[in-house]
Amino acid sequence: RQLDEVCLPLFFGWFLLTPAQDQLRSTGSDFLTALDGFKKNAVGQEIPLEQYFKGKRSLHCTTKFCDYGKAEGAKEYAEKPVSELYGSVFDLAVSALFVTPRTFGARVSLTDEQLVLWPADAEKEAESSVPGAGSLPLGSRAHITLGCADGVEPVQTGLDLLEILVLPEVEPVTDLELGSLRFYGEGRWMLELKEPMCAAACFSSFYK
Ligand code: ACK
Repeated sequence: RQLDEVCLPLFFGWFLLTPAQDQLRSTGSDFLTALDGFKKNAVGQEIPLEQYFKGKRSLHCTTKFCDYGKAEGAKEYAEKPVSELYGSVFDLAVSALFVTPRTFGARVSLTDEQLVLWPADAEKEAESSVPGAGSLPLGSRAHITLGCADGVEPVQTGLDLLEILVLPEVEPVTDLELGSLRFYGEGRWMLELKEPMCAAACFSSFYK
């Protein structure tokens, strides 16, 4: 293999700085507690949501999953503007939190400046798993995985977000302190934050 292939990371993304990680984890935990309080067995499980979702990794918003160069388009992605913006810090806007029976995540609303780092095919690539996803606006899949149910891979978080976004908009079921809560059936909930959270994050990459 060529050196540049060997050097491609597992994935590129925005890695939240420690204060932003702490703040998002804390807001996420408040949300799970509030949801448990509003609806018992919200995702169809007896145990508290905080125990149901496992997540200890550092928080990030994946832009491109490269699989060390094996993923389609990985090499092309690593060119400009990615190489130029590598190491820069951005303010990400966390606009919503969501849970499903599989995953717990935060929705990230990307600015035009941030969208230049977003792969053009990220939503289309999900079309086979989530019909309709390919027609959603660029950046719809942008998320931060906060936790997964036992045996669920984190790639599922972005797919669960898309699955909610392709559904018709519904009215909120209640207003919680953090924002309005919507229910999309089959254990899927989304809380739109009253105040989007600003999370400082460094654009970088991850190698295992
Ligand atoms: O939570 P995530 O965005 O979902 O962060 C992890 C990261 O890459 C390392 O596993 C994401 N990921 C895994 N496989 C894929 C894939 N096929 N497409 C997009 N993202 C992926 C995972």
